[in-house]
Amino acid sequence: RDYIQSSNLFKEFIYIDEVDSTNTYVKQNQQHFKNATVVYAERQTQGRGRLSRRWVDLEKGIKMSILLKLLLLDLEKIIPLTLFTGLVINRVLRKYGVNSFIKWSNDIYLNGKKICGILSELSGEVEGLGSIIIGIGINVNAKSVPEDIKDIATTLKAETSQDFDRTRLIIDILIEFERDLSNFDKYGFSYFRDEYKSFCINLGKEILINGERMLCRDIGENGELVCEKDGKIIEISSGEVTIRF
Ligand code: BT5
Repeated sequence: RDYIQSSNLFKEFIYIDEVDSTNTYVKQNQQHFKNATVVYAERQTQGRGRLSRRWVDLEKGIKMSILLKLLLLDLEKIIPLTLFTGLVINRVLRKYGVNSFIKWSNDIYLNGKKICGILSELSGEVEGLGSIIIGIGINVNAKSVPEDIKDIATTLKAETSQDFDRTRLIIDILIEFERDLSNFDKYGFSYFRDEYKSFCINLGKEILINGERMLCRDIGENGELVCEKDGKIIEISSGEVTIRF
């Protein structure tokens, strides 16, 4: 409550015990919500990843969505904004002493497994009247993950043997997000590019993109992945691909 009072951006915080998906909920009800409303759910029954993939619901985690009505942002910034959000979460986790990394474009990894995913969605047709919904899922205090994702996913608790204060974690993420949003708005992703690159685990590594093996060379000015294949440089913007190591 103190935080909400002190924030100039995040003034509305909605807590729901159980919902299908916080992103879907925000999308369906956004006309009633102010800019920068945060919706948090203790449980999601239909948590979504990108491309209709499923986001497995873990107990004692963070599942929330931030609604940004496009007062400051234009539509082209949605991809860089998602990268910015991942960077902010990685920054906060590192402040807590967690040795996390970013997997392009917007996954957070710890000890080689995913602990956080972000799903940004555009809503509204007309440029300038739309909104961006940034959905954040973080595996926090569950002791373990279900069998079907245990090779690729983990939780903060499983990796560090510590319990994290989820309220504190959310607040720290929102503070950090708010603090740098104006820089993001003024300068775009390039302002954060060096920090992003220093924690990005893809650089210098080979990846498969749509079945093609490529070498990740760089992160571009707008957050695109710059790859090399047969001496040719290929730029990939995040919406379009699925990466497999
Ligand atoms: C994401 O998609 O990583 C975006 C996840 C966003 C979840 C949040 S929770 C709040 C908000 N409301 C929603 O409904 N969604 C957002 P993607 O990059 O497509 O990754 C999905 C893949 O991650 C799945 O196919 C699994 O392989 C893996 N996965 C599923 N659940 C996971 C979990 N809890 N932890 C780690 N990996 C998981």
